[in-house]
Amino acid sequence: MSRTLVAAAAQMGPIALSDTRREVVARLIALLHEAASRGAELVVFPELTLTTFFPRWYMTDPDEIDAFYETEMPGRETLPLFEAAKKLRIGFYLGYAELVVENGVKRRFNTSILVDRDGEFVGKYRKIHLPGWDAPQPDLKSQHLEKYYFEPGDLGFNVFEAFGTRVGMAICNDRRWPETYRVMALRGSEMILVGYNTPDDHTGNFDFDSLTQFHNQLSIQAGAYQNSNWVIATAKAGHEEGSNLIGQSMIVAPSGQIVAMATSTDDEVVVAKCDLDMAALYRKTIFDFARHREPEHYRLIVENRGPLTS
Ligand code: CDT
Repeated sequence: MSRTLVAAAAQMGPIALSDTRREVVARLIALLHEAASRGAELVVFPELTLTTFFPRWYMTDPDEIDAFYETEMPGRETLPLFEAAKKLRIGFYLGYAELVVENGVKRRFNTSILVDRDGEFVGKYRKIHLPGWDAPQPDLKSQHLEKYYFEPGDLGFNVFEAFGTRVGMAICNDRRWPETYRVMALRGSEMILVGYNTPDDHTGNFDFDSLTQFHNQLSIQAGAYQNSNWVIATAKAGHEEGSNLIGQSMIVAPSGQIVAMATSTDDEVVVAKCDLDMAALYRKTIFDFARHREPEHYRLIVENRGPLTS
């Protein structure tokens, strides 16, 4: 008998700076209900789900900055989401800005958590690949200051037993790096969850803008296929505070095929019934890691950050 999991990508349209947590959580709960009505057991929300994508602005006032972060999860405003999910018996992935105080020092991470269908906390991931800059770039039209607002994640790419499978998490820019998927696949993941905020108007900062959507698909489909994993990838999309965020939330099979994709750049749920046994398909054949990988030739990858020659 095949193992299946009905998974949903719960895409969000734009979140304005003035939107409150309470308003955002109400939208998330509406998406949960829609996903539940379509049979979903697991819902993936975007990166930094609870606020507008604030790393587009340079701020210096600590109080203004802290207001974008969660110091507890669930907190007072997010608790209704946890309660609704438990009632609906839906698990979820939620991205948010995390502020922890350790030895009197504030530490900030771009974080996601995984909660199971009983409302139990399964795992946490802190974004490892932080794009953009650690200081404003006067020459650039658009700022992307994730290196200013977050430190690189310190939890690694773990894989969690949940939902009858092994699940890994990544956040946005991580999806472009083959190492992200490979580490989790080596740990036996069958499904990788990703939330993202990807602007397509960052000329000079990021990408060839007309190819942003192509690169989104390319990265996710390649990661899924080369590691024989399901990937559930969810966008925050649309025109948000002067920035244009792509949508394309998608569910990609281990074959690399897109089995469901959002058609809007607004709040939208896409659902697919995922055959978990499909994750073994290519690992028994073309990507049988134990038989075909030659790690002694890959040392450079972990021993060097950048190219050996310029
Ligand atoms: N959030 C995030 O990681 N976004 C990046 C765009 C970076 S623009 C400098 C992405 O890789 O989609």
